[in-house]
Amino acid sequence: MKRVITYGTFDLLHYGHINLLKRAKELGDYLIVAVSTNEFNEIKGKKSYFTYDERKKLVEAIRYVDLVIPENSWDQKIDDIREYRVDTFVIGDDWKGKFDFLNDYCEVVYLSRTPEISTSKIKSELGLSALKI
Ligand code: C2G
Repeated sequence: MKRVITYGTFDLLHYGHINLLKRAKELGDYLIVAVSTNEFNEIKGKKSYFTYDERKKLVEAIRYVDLVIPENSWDQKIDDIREYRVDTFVIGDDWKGKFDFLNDYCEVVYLSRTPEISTSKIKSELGLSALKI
């Protein structure tokens, strides 16, 4: 069984996220998604509209996803790869090069982002940014 892991906030879940998760699952048989906690989002400088529990439920409902775990820090990836016996780490190419150090522990794959959609674009077009949501 080939095990794949990816990480992210996945706020205001949209088809760009789904495109990523679909292709991530195609790289193996079992997909683990580490969803950033509210506290880690603060560290990332992101304020998510949905709480961790809400985002976890949404991601768990996606047919490509087999397990959701919390992402609490930048430093947990190596432990996760070991603990979950991960074969492949995958993430969008907006992170290209940033996680090459994981090559010592598993395959590292950067997938192209879906260009025209983003959570911040949704927020600004709905005028949510002005409401500081
Ligand atoms: N993504 C994508 N296309 C988009 C938007 C997002 O492919 N239009 C991908 C991102 O590249 C990422 C995943 O969807 O792989 C989740 O995106 P975010 O929720 O923005 O996650 P991010 O803030 O990049 O968190 O430790 C890693 C971080 O937690 C990644």
